Amino acid sequence: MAHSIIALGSNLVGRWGTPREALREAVRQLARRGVGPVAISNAYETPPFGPGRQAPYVNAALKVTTARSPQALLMLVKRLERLAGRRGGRRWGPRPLDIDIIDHKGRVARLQGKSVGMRPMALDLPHAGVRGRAFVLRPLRDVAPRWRHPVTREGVGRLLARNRADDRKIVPLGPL
Ligand code: A4P
Ligand code: MG
Repeated sequence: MAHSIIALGSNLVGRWGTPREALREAVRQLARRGVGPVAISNAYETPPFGPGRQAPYVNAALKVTTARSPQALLMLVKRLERLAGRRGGRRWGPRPLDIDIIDHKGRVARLQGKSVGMRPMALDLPHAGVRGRAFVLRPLRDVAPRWRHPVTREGVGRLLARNRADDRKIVPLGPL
């Protein structure tokens, strides 16, 4: 089965504990629901990207297998974000858990998904931000060093090199 890539991030203590604990719990919750990790990246402390003053994030990435459709996967990750204590909040704002579907089996699509309460939600594959986000690319390289962007075909190493200034500010924390 082709793999999917999931990015995890957190910079607030929530119901699942510290950012690192929340990421670990997210991995367990996903596995329990049939989204099994084939590889789990190291954890990284990354400078916040976004508005205002925010605490540093802990980021990680997973390579997973899943039989779920992208829409079903989005609904699941949105549900887990809420279980972890996330409540709305602004775009790029602080949160106890963020789960993004970075790549779903190499698919390129703009889909209409649904969130908690069946609220309609855009679902872009691959995730629109990946090419410019060192905090996604660095853990992604751990789990899928040969990964290529499904549209541009750029490799993860080359994309990281292009975001070198941000990559240098990332602090490895060891295994998640
Ligand atoms: N959406 C579209 N495509 C996808 C997809 N492939 N996976 C839509 C997940 N969601 C997708 O998401 C906003 C909308 O994106 C959703 O309604 C969904 O329909 P969100 O999680 O509510 O908002 P967001 O996370 O603030 O936006 P986005 O675009 O996912 O950005 P990021 O990159 O996740 O920004 N700094 C550091 N250092 N580390 C971080 O992890 N994360 C963010 C969040 C900001 N700064 C950060 C980090
Ligand atoms: Mg997100």
